[in-house]
Amino acid sequence: MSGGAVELLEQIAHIGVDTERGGYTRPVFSAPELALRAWFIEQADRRGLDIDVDGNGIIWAWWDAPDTRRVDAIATGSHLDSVPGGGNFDGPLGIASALAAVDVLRERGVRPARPLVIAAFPEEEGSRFGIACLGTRLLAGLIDPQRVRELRDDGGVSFAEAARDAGLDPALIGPDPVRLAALAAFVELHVEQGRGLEDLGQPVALAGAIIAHGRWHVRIEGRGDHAGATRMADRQDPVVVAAETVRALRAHALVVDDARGTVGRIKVTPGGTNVIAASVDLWMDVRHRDEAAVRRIVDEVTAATERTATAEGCTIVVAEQSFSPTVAFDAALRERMLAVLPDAPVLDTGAGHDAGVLAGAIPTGMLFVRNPTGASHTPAEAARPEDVAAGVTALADVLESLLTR
Ligand code: HGY
Ligand code: MN
Ligand code: MN
Ligand code: MN
Repeated sequence: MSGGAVELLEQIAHIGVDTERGGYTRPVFSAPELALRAWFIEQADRRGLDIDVDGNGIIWAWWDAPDTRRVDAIATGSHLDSVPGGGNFDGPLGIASALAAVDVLRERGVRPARPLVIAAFPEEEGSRFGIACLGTRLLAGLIDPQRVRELRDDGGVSFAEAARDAGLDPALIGPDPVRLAALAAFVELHVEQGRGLEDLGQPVALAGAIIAHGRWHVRIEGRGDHAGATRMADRQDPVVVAAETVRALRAHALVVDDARGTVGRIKVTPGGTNVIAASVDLWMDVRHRDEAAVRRIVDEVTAATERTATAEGCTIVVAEQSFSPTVAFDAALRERMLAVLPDAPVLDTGAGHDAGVLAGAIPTGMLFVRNPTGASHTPAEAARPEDVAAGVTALADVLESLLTR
């Protein structure tokens, strides 16, 4: 079976192309992402892997070892959903590399002593329903299932409705201790979202830690009115308050060493050029290796926003959507991986991952593949074919070590 990861990625390169933004837009349970899910199932089926789609929409593709029940399994995989206008590697590279690694292990004649399972986790980006790593948070029992069922996308469609349309039973959404207990370890391969490997001149790295990161929804209520008939002194303009949030977030993130603060999404309602807005919704993404620093920045930005809101006669509500503490990956597993990949550097990352969520429940590690642009969540995201191949070999080496001893 050829199906090297580069060829596998080429098979999906036409799915979810965003002609307006560039790159790919593949929200969870949308037509493009459903097409990717079908592609993954078809590729797994071709390899004789047994498919199991759970109540949370996680697709599990099992390579069962002879005579073993589904316990003590080694898991790998990633996600298929994307951000708006993202690259083709963020997520799918981990899935394609896992499929290609199974081919390599079989070509080597490896006979696993324990099961291997490839997992595709839904809504890792949180681009449609607002909460990152939703599938793994559900699996690990880290989020209230009823809250998830009621999450709505911009079109008002609930997660439960979207899941039902994807062929799932929303009643089954929730923690899955049995499947989680079946996993002895999880190793996720992911394109590097940064230039660490490019600067080091290396193709593959191991992950050290993921810095703490969270998302906050800021709702600002003003008073809509006519842009021409309303004197400046009579306005309650929520966009003015939003501008202060953006300014304050940048200012506070700049003064805390290596903090990251982003407002990438603002929704002005009603959104007319000649209309003073009635309300604004914006979302803050704040990251730093010290969880307390993240929360301090959010508190300070909230206070600055509150001051401007009061002066402008507006009101605000700041609500935490999701938060992930700093994650240090499992040291013993990393030592096992380093024994197999002694030349691989160990890099920390500012990007969140399903592996970061699962690290709280089972031994978890990550492999990064060089990204020559270092860019991600943009069409500029890249990975050279030879580095993709090096990533597959590294993943196969790690899996062989974990599956046979
Ligand atoms: O947002 C992140 O850090 C990840 O790419 N989902
Ligand atoms: Mn990702
Ligand atoms: Mn991403
Ligand atoms: Mn991920």
